[in-house]
Amino acid sequence: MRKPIIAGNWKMNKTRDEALQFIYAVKDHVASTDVVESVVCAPFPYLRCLVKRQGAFLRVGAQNMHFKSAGAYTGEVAPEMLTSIGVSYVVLGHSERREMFNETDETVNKKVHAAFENGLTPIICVGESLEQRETGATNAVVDTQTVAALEGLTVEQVKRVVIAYEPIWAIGTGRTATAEQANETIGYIRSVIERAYGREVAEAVRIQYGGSVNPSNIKELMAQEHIDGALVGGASLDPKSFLSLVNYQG
Ligand code: G2H
Repeated sequence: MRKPIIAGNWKMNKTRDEALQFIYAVKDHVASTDVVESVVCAPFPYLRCLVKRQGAFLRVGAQNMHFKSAGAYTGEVAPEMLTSIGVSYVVLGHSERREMFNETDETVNKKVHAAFENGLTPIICVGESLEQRETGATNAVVDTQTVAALEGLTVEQVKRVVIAYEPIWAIGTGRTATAEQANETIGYIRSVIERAYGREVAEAVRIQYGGSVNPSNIKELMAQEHIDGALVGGASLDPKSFLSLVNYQG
């Protein structure tokens, strides 16, 4: 049985006061980690203040990091810096970073390795553009991105990755992939993992759906065979909405 994982991705939103209001509103109302893993991925300046107040069940993630431990990389944040302040997860390869900040399959793979070396759980984003979906390239795109991201990991590490399937055309557009479309592509990603690492590993890997997830569609998405969680942008910003997402099981 794969434990569901629901993660909010604030992207570049909220003031410090808003971040504090959020954490005080949600910290004691998050479902137990016995039933779901709940994560909030926030901008770097707020990570420590969120970790300090994360409560029993909520955990904190970053939205990116560098793959190197230290050095002359002005403006970058090292994996060790994240673990040293109690961060547990890191989103890697989000399409916004691939599109706007030169993130590549190669740097994503280096960051996945660095995450494991530092005790962070990577949430690896993959997904196709609208043009790629319309030309029938979806499976080929997620296949390439998934294989590249996992390259060189041990089997035990592969079992612990979280993959987020985020079709780019459904991100922040209000245009969600149907639950069936999401399940189909996520099932395909699972088959890619099975091809490379075998069935037991493929059955262990958690794969989230991301792209305009909200409190009204979470249940239908989570009812699908292959969907093990959600990576949620816009609808994770409001405390009430976040709580209804992480507590979707009622
Ligand atoms: C997809 C998602 C969060 P939203 O990027 O990663 O954002 O839920 O706003 O579409």
